[in-house]
Amino acid sequence: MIQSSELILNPDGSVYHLNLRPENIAHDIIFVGDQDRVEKITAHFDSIEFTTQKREFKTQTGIYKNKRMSVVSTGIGPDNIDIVLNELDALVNIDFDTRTPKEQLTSLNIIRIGTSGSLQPDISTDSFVMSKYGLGLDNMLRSYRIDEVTDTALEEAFLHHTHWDIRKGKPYAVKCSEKLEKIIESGHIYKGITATAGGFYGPQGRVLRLPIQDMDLNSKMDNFNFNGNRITNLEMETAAIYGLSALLGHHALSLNAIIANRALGTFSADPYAAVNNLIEYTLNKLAIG
Ligand code: R1P
Repeated sequence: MIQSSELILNPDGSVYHLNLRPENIAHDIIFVGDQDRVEKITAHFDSIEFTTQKREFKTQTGIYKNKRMSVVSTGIGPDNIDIVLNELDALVNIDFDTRTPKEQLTSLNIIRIGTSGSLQPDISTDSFVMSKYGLGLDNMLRSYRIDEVTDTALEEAFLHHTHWDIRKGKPYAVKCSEKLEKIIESGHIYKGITATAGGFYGPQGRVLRLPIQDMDLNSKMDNFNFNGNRITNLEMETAAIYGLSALLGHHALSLNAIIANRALGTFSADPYAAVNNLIEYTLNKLAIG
């Protein structure tokens, strides 16, 4: 039995941070970082049956073209993904009455619609990137026993290529769900490795007033190549989503609208339009998938 200090439920039976009860969520779930992006997605829905919010975690559940879906905002960073994935998994895979794992696993389909910076000059602002792999530079996942879901060859190649300082922790690599990749892919969406950082400034190589440990890391990431996969973009959630989803038995795919090109130093003229285009693209693919 899982103690009440370990799986915390609110007085109404909802899970602690997300404020959700098992019946409140669909099994197809879209993640966004920004809580204000939730309604940008559900504005396309035919109906909305449920809305809640606690802190940065806003959820809406409804119907889009006969498909029940939930949209959940995760806030920023891998630490939040730890909360969101564990609590969503608890909603479907733990019996809240007996506080024990259910015998039958329920697998969720999780798709992130995020924003990100491109590391490649040719992946311009306003384009879409699908993450074939998540490469975690953040350490969150290493609290778990991860060996069975990680790609050690990719990790070792990255360590070697970048002369990674192991005092920062060892990067981890996890592949996307091939099932979801087939549903969402098309000819005009870039695919590659998405690096996930544990912060926005120093951890992503941005220098304001503080010197950073490796000034050359972004340029070394630019020309890394693993079996034809290059590092397309840098953001703050994908690898954590892939890692926890794989460990817990869920399917996950991360899509990002490129709003900045870090290689060229440019920013999208209309990032909201870029995100809206990705939302419409993804919803249409999911509806027929
Ligand atoms: C940083 O500004 C945030 O934007 C990106 C990063 O991953 C980070 O969460 O994604 P979202 O727009 O989905 O939040």
